[in-house]
Amino acid sequence: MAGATLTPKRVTMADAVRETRAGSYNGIWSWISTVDHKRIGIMYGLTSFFFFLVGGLEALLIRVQLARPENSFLSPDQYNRIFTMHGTTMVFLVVMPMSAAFFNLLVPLMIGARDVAFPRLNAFSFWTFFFGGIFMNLSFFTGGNILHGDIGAPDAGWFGYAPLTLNKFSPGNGVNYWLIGLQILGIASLAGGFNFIVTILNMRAPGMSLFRMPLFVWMTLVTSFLLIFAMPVIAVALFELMFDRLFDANFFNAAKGGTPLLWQHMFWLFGHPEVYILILPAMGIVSEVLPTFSRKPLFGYPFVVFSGVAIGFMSWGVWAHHMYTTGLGSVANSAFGVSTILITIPTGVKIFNWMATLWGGSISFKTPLYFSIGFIAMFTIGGLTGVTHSIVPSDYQQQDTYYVVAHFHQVLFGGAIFGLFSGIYYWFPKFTGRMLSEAWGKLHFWLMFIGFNLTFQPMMVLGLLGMPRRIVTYPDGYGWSFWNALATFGAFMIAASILVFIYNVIVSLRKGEIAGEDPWDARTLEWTIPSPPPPYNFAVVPQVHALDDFWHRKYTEDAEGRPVPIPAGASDPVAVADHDDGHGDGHGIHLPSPSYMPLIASAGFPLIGLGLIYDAALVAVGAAVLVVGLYLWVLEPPTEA
Ligand code: HEM
Ligand SMILES: [Cu+2]
Repeated sequence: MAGATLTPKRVTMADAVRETRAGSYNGIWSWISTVDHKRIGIMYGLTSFFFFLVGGLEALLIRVQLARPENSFLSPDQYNRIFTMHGTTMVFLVVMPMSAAFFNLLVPLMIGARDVAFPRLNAFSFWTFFFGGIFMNLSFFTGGNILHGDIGAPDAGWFGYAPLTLNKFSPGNGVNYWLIGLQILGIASLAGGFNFIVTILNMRAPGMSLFRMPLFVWMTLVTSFLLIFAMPVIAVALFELMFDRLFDANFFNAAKGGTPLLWQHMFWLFGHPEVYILILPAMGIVSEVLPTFSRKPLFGYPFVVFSGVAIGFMSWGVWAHHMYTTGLGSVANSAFGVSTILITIPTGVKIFNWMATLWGGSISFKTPLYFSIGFIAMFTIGGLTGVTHSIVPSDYQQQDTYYVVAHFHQVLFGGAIFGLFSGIYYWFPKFTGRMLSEAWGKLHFWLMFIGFNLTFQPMMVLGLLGMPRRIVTYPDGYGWSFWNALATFGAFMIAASILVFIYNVIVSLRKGEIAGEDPWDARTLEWTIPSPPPPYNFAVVPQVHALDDFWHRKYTEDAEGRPVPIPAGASDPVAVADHDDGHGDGHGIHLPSPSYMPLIASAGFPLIGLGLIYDAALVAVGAAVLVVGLYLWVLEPPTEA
């Protein structure tokens, strides 16, 4: 080879497509056209983390404004737009898609499948979410010169109560971007929900009956059912609001016979199941992490499963607890008070079963466990303050105060975000092949845990001292200044913890300890395959004989129930030989082919959205892009011949 010059080969589009189809190309095109659940999971994770940074920045702007009385860092108009986008972003562009990241990364591996049931639909749901998030944030740039602080984002709060959202009170296009953006995101969630229901019910490995499924898979199933029933409710309400704003209808215009309260009923009929869509995935993660780091099976597995299912059903009967002060009357209020208190029972069952799992276990204090214990502690406080809300007379005092703001951050941040971080630290090794640093991980945890409590516990006090939410500033002398300053200090501590996390990820990706297949000595199937997993996941389809099948192939129990290792080779192999379809692509396994059609089809939605706001012709263009994308998708062969 002497004299040969190693000029890099120029990669043409054709090369990229060919190599992508062969599954060997790692460039940008292979990510854009991927239908691999693992890659889609990573893209959901990265995009939602980006929006977490955006939502976090918005939170810091809010906290700077409220750091001291009579502040004018933000104008009232800017403030309304920023808290609206903060809430909307954190709920729809962070917690929901970050949960979808875990669904995508884990469910096929945990049930012993090679991918989800509909890989291209999976890519479609990701790109629709992606375009929905971009579309929503585009609104920031439509309010004039953003460098002068003119922002056009929606300003009616994350639950967009009518008549505030009608043109009369919210002129401009901010609310139009909000309602159309939510519609687009709703389509992404629906596509994902159906995909995971079919995957979980139809693609489990031989022997994996429903009650041998990992808890996380159960919580994914319940969440997916909640998604396919809840998203249509908000979709109808958003259509009604769209008709009121764009076509002069009067669904919510009381002056013309409309019913403003109808919006609240529809929003919360969606909204309360929505909060369980936000928390159940994190509950599933915690139910996987605790057994691994206490080396004990999850205590009361069937009860944890059924309590999740019960929560799924009961979440539909409590929505009006958000509306006690709208004049529904004492009978209705009491009924919703009782139905709300009842939900604490299945939630309590979970918390006690998590504690019982830790009890008497041989605990290894690793970062995933820290975040799971943080979850349990903070979520419990959130749950208990929820009980105080369910009691009608006390809610009359608390409604629309900072006590409510503290409550939902306790459950959404203290619960969902802490749970999601526990999952990131637990499964990062599986999908990168590297361990995250424990030292930086624990520093992240303590900074976030202390910062979190310094931010939101003062808000509990502020609420009981009567500070209303959604006020841009407040006078001195009300006893609110110290607590607000403390809360702002806490918020910056949270921000510092996120910087520590980002540093940990960057360093560990490059120099982290090599993970190997099963770094935590865990219990479920994803730990039986290499880290990161190969495109086809399992060389041979696993045969499952029990719950925590992998654990029982590694350990038996002594008389005291302590795990005793089974000598290597003494237990049946995890998998049975799969048939080889002789496709000669090195592993002889059918894999769905990459495709650009899901992306093209979903790109039609933002175009339709812009058309609805600016020019009907663009609606036609968007519809054409959508239909062409769907048509070519249907004509595409599912797997390459
Ligand atoms: C990073 C730390 C965070 C801080 C410092 C923070 C701070 C705040 C504050 C001060 C408000 C009240 C604004 C007002 O009523 O005037 C607020 C509202 C809100 N936050 Fe956060 N937040 C944070 C993270 C989160 C997370 C992780 C979530 C959800 C997962 C979230 C969801 C919400 C929602 C839904 C609202 C209501 C917005 C509205 O009234 O329309 N926040 N946040
Ligand atoms: Cu609720």
